[in-house]
Amino acid sequence: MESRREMSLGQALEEISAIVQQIKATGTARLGDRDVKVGDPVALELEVEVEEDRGELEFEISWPAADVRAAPLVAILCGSKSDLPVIGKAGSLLDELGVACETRVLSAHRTPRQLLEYLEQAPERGIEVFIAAAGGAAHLAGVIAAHTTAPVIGLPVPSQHLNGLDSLLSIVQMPKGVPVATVAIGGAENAALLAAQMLSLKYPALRERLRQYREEQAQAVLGEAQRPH
Ligand code: RP5
Repeated sequence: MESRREMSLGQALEEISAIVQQIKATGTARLGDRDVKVGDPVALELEVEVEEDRGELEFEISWPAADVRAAPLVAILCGSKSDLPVIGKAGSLLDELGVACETRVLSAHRTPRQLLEYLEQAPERGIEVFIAAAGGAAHLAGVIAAHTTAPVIGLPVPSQHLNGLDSLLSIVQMPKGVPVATVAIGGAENAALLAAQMLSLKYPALRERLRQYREEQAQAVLGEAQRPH
């Protein structure tokens, strides 16, 4: 869409500000061929050219890097491919909330070197919160927490022999000084919500989405209760 009208610079800035307010209120903007939520990370590179041509002020703002940099804020790590069905629910809920995340299978025991390499690169890649899911002798969350000061959420995976009690105790009983925020056995949704709540301290749009999520949850419960049994 192109629009060209003559106005003062002050009016032009007010129009730009109104457009920005509208994007904030609706929660999404169209960038290229994608709808982007206001909480999504983007790479912003502004080029501003101002020149005066025969009394007419040319004010041109272009957005050359308007493509979304789907930089994940949350890393969901799990110790084995067999954990993927459990952590899938965390990824889906983060997607629903508009929080970019990535999933990796990396084991504290079976791939220790690759895990450390990943953790070393995570800060520069923009990872702000870790969710670590593992079962049995579940040391993944603890090892991650030992190597970062970013928040680590431990997700105990139900195990074959002890139904996840082993996973829960391995994750929750961290030594003083290296905390892991542990959710319930199989509590993938709460792991995702907790990660989103941590990020919402920094991303206000996410706060609003979490408020809506709680509201919809309450409505669903009330609707359920009123249905005849
Ligand atoms: C842990 O051992 C994994 O997190 C998984 O929950 C458990 C069993 O792994 P597999 O034997 O299924 O690969 O490291």
